[in-house]
Amino acid sequence: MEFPREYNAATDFVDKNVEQGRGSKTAFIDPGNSITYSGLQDASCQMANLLLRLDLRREERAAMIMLDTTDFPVTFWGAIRAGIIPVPLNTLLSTSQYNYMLNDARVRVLFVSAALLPVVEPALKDVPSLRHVIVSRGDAGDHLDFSSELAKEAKTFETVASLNDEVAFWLYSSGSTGMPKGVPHVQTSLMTTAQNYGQSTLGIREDDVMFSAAKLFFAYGLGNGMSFPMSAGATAILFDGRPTPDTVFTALKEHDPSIFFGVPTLYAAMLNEPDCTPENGSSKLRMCVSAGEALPEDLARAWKAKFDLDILDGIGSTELLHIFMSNRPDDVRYGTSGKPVSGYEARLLDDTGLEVDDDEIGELTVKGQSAAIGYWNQREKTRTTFEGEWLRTGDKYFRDNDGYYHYCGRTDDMFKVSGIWVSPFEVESALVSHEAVLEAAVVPQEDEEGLTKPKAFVVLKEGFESDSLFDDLKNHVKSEIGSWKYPRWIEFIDDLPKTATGKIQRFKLRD
Ligand code: 3UK
Repeated sequence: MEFPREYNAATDFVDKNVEQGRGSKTAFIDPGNSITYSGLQDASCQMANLLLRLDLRREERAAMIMLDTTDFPVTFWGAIRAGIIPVPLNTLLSTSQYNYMLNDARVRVLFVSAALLPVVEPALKDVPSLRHVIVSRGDAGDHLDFSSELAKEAKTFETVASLNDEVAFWLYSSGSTGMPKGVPHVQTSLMTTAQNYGQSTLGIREDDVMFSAAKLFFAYGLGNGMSFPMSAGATAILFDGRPTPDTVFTALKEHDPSIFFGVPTLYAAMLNEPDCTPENGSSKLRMCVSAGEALPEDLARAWKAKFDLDILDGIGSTELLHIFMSNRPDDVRYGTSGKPVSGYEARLLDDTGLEVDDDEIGELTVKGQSAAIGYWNQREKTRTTFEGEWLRTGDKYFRDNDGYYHYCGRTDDMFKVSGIWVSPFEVESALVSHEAVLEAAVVPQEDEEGLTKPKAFVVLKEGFESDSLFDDLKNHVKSEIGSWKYPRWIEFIDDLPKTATGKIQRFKLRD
């Protein structure tokens, strides 16, 4: 994909829609508001003017701890228009994590949803770089109020002539261990992912209405719920609450989206609802997408049986911004991550850096134009992850003879039993395919002889008792995937520990 040297993403995503005659079309709908493409153009210009009035300079960082409402795209595009770097942060974190990230990014202005102030306010104490706090949707207290500040500004702005390789925005990688890392992305990354995946793989159209249960602060949600719909002049549904089966079914019924984006845990929880019927969903749904974690084959089949729709599983990362390997509408292989998305190349490497053969497990490395420039102020991690044009994902995969990629787990979650690699994911999938199991996590544990064996943590579906299930589940795993892989211990628990983006934190379950 070619981009002119001078390129500002706000021109390409916002202004182009107005230019092409979609000014009066609704771009975003949230539970209390909606905004057209013209409205977004005006408001993002007002935001750019506001940032300059607050004395922000080019390349300074504006953090966003914002729920999914129309204020999010207004802030994000307004900042980019002005050459200021928006840094969306996960809205589910703790005071100390916010304090860490605000300092790490040396944030100058913070946009925060009023509902999040109780957690965020105490994080603002020791942030020497911070000058202004702007509160969206609610009582601003001693801070500035989002809409009244915006209303003071003019609706025209001369968009900054940024360069195509210039940093446009950052994300923070959730990282299942350690503190989150800043991931700076350049101006062209958003359009690159929108074309590679949104248009070429999914075939998003102007008449689509898209709803992402994954929030905008997460790279997955940022694409699904903002840049992809905008790249096609479509409409996105935003929801500022918690995505439970209940709230998601309500949104599906109310807005009739044509494309739905979720994560495996949510699909599982939705299927487990008695009210999970096509009548309670969207009448226009034509496509469902899953990412964030591997989608168990059984879950995809159960969904297909109920809704007569495939769930397209694809793997993406914060570092590559969005999905780089995926199933396609006309080419679905359940239980796999599909094949590389157009615009990306994939290699599976052994420990010495050589490519492995088909059916052998290696670490997935990926090459593509949407890669971030590295990690902010983390040189060592940058050098071991971003290897020239190739990016190490930290994921283990094998490719079958037909070219489909099968997920086997994170590099550091894999372990050996009797000298043979066991993928925790494979054992978990086998467990989940049992009728009583809602979710499962598998970790290595040493037995009395000091040998490593799988241990499982299992969350049961409602109405099932753990009493007689141990033998049943053991035998089920043995018959599904091989006799040495069955869990020697099973602990039944109510919930699995997860990151705010829904990934199982297996390290917390290890001894
Ligand atoms: C794991 C998957 C198996 C994998 C993301 C879509 O998840 C996203 O980004 P993160 O930086 O995490 C990246 C890691 O998550 N993963 C994601 N999807 C899958 N594993 N099958 C999948 N389908 O370990 C990967 O390295 O939080 C997902 C779009 C954008 C994203 N940033």
